[in-house]
This record gives sequence, structure tokens and C-alpha cells, in this order.
Amino acid sequence: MLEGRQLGELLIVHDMSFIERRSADTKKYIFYLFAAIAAVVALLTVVIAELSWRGLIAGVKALISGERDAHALDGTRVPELRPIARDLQALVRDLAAERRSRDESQIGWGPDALRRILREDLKGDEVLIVSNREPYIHVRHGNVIEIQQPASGLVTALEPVMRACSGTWIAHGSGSADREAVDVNDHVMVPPEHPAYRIRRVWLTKKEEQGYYYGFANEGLWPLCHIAHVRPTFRAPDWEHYCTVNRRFADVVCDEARTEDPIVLVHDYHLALLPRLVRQRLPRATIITFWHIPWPNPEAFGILPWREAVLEGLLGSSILGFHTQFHCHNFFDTVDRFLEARVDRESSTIIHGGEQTEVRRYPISIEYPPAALAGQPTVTECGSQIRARLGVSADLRLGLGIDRLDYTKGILERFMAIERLLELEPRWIGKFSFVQIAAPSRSSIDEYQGFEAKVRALADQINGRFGREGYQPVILKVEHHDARQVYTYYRAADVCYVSSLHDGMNLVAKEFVAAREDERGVLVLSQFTGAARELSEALIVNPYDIEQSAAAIQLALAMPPEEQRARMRSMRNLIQEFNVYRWAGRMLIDAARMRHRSRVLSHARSARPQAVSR
Ligand code: GDG
Repeated sequence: MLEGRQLGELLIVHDMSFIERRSADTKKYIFYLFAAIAAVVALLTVVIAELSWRGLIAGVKALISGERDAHALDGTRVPELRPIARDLQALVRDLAAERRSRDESQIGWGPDALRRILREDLKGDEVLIVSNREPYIHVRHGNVIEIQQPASGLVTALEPVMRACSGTWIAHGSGSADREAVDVNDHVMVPPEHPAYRIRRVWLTKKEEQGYYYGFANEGLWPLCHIAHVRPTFRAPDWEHYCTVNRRFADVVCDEARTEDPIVLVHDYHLALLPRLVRQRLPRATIITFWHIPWPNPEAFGILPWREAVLEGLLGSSILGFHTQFHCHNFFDTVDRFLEARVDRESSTIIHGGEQTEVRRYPISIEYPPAALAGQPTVTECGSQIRARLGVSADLRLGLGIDRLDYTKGILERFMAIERLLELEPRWIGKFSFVQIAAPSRSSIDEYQGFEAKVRALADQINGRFGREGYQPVILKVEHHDARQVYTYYRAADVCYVSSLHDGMNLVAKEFVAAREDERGVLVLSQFTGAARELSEALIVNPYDIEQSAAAIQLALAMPPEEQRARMRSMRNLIQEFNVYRWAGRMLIDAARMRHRSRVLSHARSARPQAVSR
């Protein structure tokens, strides 16, 4: 029994250990089973994640190499990766834009390049240009409406850009037949021969035009910013009109904008308050303001009674452009002096009221080759045509000046230099004449009327002194010429003298060079123009120094053809390379970069809370 019991117990013991062993085996089995399942699940997760990541990386690689459309990544099947994918897309676009701006010299700068930037970098975003001056003016002469292009550096530069970009150009409708030419929305398509973009005209009363344009802009800001020793005039009612008209332009910009983030290109000193006014109503707009005239030092600017308002207006811009670095520095100094703002010269930025403005140098240029050059006769024929038109002998050497009739252009100093040349080198009497084309400008302002009278009087004095039957040393033409005629003159001249007392850039200097396919002719250029910083092969003079200027004209008239050619060739290369499309393209590329950055930032912000909630 015992044995049996023992056996039984043993059996029981045996059975118990068997059961325990069975249970341990089961546990182990379950453990391994779970471990195996966990391993498979982990493996699957890794594989899926790896595949997704590879897909993402492949997508990114494809994007970077330009093989794949940016939107392809939106389709990534892992929802958690979508915000990252979107940020990466934006980053890649940003990098591409940066890469393009670094490779700027590799781009063939023309209308197609601008269109490509608009299409690819800016995704066809809306572009609005705003300026006081319109590119085409409808003028009534009896029963006939004539279309004129104004003599304006701003129009010369922007018109080809706008032809390439389409879009809308908002400007003051100043012509006597402008109202007759527009549709019910105040739009008119231009250029008349091949409509490519539209003008939206802004209407001003005579009083407003008088106060805003002639008064504050041209009797106040224009002399304030140019060191030409004409005292600026500031009148409170003019300022009121300036504010009213800037608000009117801002209304029209917001009215024309079809999107909440258009690119608004604001031009010049007539619209200094506009950037801030537009920013308040379209906070997501990219506003690029270009100041076409010099920016003075803080002492000079500081006399403006409304200096803070003007600075704050301009700082509504995303980007503010000047022709030269010198003017950018003057602007930094001025803001530093008069506003509570963080001025960072290192990064060329100003932070004011929590908003950032980039201040940059964009030297303006011209279309190359200029449209007005197409179909011109040869240089020799142009020379003969112009001399025949002037009624002078075929071998008369010609000097040339082309300007708006403006006291900043140094026309009086130019004539004094001609007079001095004829005193010092009488051999030129009868053999050399200077043709001055002076397009009437702002003639309702007293200062301009007085200036015209002085210019006419000095020309008469020199002609009285050195002229004779059939010979005038100074041939003065106070009248508007069309652009083709202007270019015929450029081609006919031996010397072009640009003697500005102060000038943002001066496009006449660049046009003269562009007109000379024969690589002949000499440019005498004032050191106080923005152009002198680029065209160093010109004969650079101080126009106040009459002796030096006379000597430079003498040097120009005596310059051997090989030297003329070498200087011209170098300047022509520069203008060809840095043409107006590049000027506009650089600003648009910078705008694209800025827009991409802010999109990346806003994506990053919106992606963060999403990730947490999941
Ligand atoms: C401002 C800045 C800056 C002249 N007469 C006639 C005529 N013109 C054309 C010239 C040239 C333009 O006008 C003048 O350009 P500028 O650059 O010399 O001068 P602003 O008008 O003062 O221009 C200046 C410019 O803006 C661009 O930023 O360079 O510093 O002051 O294109 O050819 N054109 C026609 N008839 C004329 O009688 N058609």
C-alpha cells in the first residue's frame, strides 16, 4: 500500500511535475509566440516606415534633381509624414530659389527669364505695379487722340518688364483723353499695338494733383533727396493732399487685388505712405518698394516735418530697394536716427513694430538691346540724317545731352563747360556743336520755369559769343521727342555728356552706350550719378568743376578710335549682362525667397499642434 501509496504519491508527484513541466512549456510557448509576433510586428513597422521614408527621401531627391513635381509628395501614405513632407517641399522650393539667385549670372536675362520666375518661383502669383506716372498717356488734339510715352526713367525701365509679366499697372490718369480711353473699370490694355498688360487709372482732382504731385512730391521730396542746392518747400496742405492721394492709391490696389497675398511693386517718392497702407489691409502681400532717386543723409532728411510718417510708410514694405549701397546706408542711418527700430546692417534688415523690411541695392538698367534700336538706320546714316535735320555740315562734331528739363541734371554746368572748352580750344569753334534735347517737365512749378529761362539765356549767351552765320555752338531743343528719335541722336553723336548734380542712376548714360553698336563715341559722366559706379570706363567728372569738365570734353573729342572701342565694348558688356530684366528678376527672386520662407514657417507652426493631437 505504502509502495502503492508511495507509488501513488510518486505518481502524484510525478504527475504534478509533469503538469508543472507542461505548464512551463506552455508558458514558454506563449512567450515565444508573443515574442515572435512582436518581432514580426516590429519588423513590419520598420519595413513600412523604411518604405515610407525611402519613398519620402526618393521623392525629395527627385524634387531636388527636378525630376518630380512638388505636389507628388502630398500623396505620401503615412499621415504623420505629411506635415514634414509639406515643409520639405517648401524648403526644397526655397533652396531652389536660393540656388537660382546664387546662379543669377547663369541666367540669360530677358523677358522669358522673368516669365519663368513668375511661373515657377512665384507660381503665377498676382503682380501689381503702382506708380504715379503711367506708361501710356492719351492726349486729345482736336478730333484726334494721340498716345504718348512720357519721358521718364521709371517708365523706360518698367515698361519692358511689365510687357513680360502682364499683370496690372496702377497709375495716375494724367492725359487729357485718358478718361475716354478706359472701360467701365478704368482699365485700358497696352501697348496699343500689341496689348500685353493693363493700366488701371487713378483719377485725381486738379487740386490734389497740385498738392500731392507738384507740391509735396516735387517741391518737397525731390529737392530734399537730391543735393542740387534747391531749397525744399514744405506746405501742410500739400502734405494733406499727399496723404489723401496715397490712401486713394491704396484703395485701388486693394480693389484690384484678386488674392490676399499679391506681389505689389511700389515705385518712387510719390507713394512713400502706400506700403504701410497696403500692409494694413493685405498683411500677407509681398510689397517691394523701389526708390528711384537718391536717399540723403539723416541731417538733410531730418528737416522734413513729416519725416517719421514717411519712414514708417516705407517700412510697410517687405523689401525696399535703392540704386546704390550708399543710399541703403543713408536710409539705415536715417531710420536709426528718427525711429525706434532695430537696424541690422549685417543682414540688411530693419525691424520696426515687429515687422521686418529688407533693404537692398538693385541698380536699375535698360532693356538690351533697346526696343527703340530696332529698324534704326546704320550709325553713319543716323549721323547724316541728324546733321541734315539740324542743317549743319556733314563733318561737324556733335556733343549730346538728353534730359528732362530739370535742375538736378546739371544742364547749366554742362553749357558752362562747353563755353570753357571754346575759350580754351578755339579750334573747335565752327567745328563742334552741342545738341541739348530737353523734354519739358513739371513746368507749372516756379523753380522749373525759372530754370528753363536760365537754360535758354545761357544757350543764347554762348551762341552770341561764339556763334556765327550758319553755326551755333549750343543747339537747344526744348521739346519732347519720341524714343526712336532719341536713339537716332545717340547714334549720331561723338560725345554724350551726362552732368547730373545728383541722380539715382541716370538711364541716358546707359542708353547712349547701348545705342552704339559701332563701339564708337565717348561718354562723359558725372561722378554724382548711380551710373558712375558701374560705368567706370566713361570719363568721370565732377560737373561743378567746369575746368575739369571742359578738359574731359576735349579729351573725348580727341580720343583715338581704338580707345573709344575698348571703353565702349567694356561698358556694353556690362549693360548687356546687367539689363533691366535682371534688375526686376532679382527683386522677384528675392520676393519668391521671402514668400517661401514665410510659408515654411507657417507650415512648421501649423504642423506642430497637429502632431501633438495625434
Ligand atoms: C528717375 C531718376 C533714374 C528724355 N527725354 C526724352 C526722353 N527721355 C528719356 C530718356 C531716359 C529717361 O527719359 C530719363 O531717365 P533718367 O534716368 O535720366 O532720369 P529720370 O526721369 O529723372 O528718372 C533717375 C530713373 O528714375 C530710373 O530709376 O535713373 O536717377 O531720377 O530713358 O531717354 N524720352 C522720350 N522723349 C524725350 O524727349 N521719349
